[in-house]
Amino acid sequence: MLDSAALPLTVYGSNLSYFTGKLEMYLRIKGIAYRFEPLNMRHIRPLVEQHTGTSQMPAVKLADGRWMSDTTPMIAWLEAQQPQPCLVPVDPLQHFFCLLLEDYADEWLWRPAMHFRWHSAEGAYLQSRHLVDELTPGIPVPRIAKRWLIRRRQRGGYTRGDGITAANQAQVESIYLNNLDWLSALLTHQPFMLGNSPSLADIAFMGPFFRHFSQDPVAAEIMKQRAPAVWEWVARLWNCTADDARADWVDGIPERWAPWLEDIGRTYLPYLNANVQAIRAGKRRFDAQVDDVVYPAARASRYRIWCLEQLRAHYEAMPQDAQAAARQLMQKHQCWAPLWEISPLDSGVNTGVELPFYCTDKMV
Ligand SMILES: N[C@@H](CCC(=O)N[C@@H](CS)C(=O)NCC(=O)O)C(=O)O
Repeated sequence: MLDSAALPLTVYGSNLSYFTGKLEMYLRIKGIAYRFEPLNMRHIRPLVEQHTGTSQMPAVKLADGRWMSDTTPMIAWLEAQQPQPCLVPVDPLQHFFCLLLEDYADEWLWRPAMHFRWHSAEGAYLQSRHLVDELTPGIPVPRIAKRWLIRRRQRGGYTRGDGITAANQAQVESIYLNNLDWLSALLTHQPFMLGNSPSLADIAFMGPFFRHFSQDPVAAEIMKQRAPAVWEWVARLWNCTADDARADWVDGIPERWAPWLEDIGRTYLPYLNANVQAIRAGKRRFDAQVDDVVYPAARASRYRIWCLEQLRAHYEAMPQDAQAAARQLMQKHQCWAPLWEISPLDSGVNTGVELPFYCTDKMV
């Protein structure tokens, strides 16, 4: 059990934030007591960065005074402290593939999520107003100027500024549409990603699907019309409690995960490898190619080299029979070769720190 001196947690973030939503979904289903606190922008540097090493949300303060950052190591740590009810599979094969999906949902669905929120005037005006009211009280700048600054920052950092152009917009949107179709197909057979109860695989998708796609006007309307089962799944997860976390899962990896594994092999892992090459060449931006579509001057990320390192480290830590089974499945879906294409890796990220209590890098 989590030490009672650590509880309740205070989760500093935004109720529009991708990763705050992912963490809250985990804490609610897990039954870990927490209090949500909007992260006032004035506190990001003096409070969050000082205590966690990075200026990102969510930042979590434990009642004993410790701070944590980065949802992936936070969930791993919390699960290790309090294994029941179980959301992260103990079976090494299922655990590994949940982590692979988590990485894909965290890093690869980020671009379409940013696009649907910030590209459309409808989304950008609505959510910039929300963020200004939620996160900037006390900052003495006119509200209209703050809203404009937020839109400019997000578009400059995460849509136009991350290589999204009129020429590749259709591909960005197709990532979302494909995910809706794959989820709809899976959800006709089972209520959750891994079977009859929620797991890390569902939680992982709640970054993009909970606080972005089901909440941003354009993406949410598409979801309601094209994939009502996905709309229902997101709400069902938010309504789950610890009693629903029964670890009632299929054996092995569901066959209906195949489209994600193929997408990871064809697009996400090659992109991660190109990102490694860019960082090694000292670039802060690079032309990222996905299939035959180019994202000019997309942002390079040291953090994402670490993501690849982590996946490999998890694979290497598995028992041999699980390694063999994972390798076979990855080979079937063309994920194996790109996972190992560049060796060795040398992100330099999060070395010499105790995760999740201190992190050295954020995503971009
Ligand atoms: N890998 C981190 C990512 C956290 C993250 O990128 N959070 C976003 C908000 S959803 C953020 O704070 N971005 C900082 C920025 O835009 O400067 C996690 O899992 O917590």
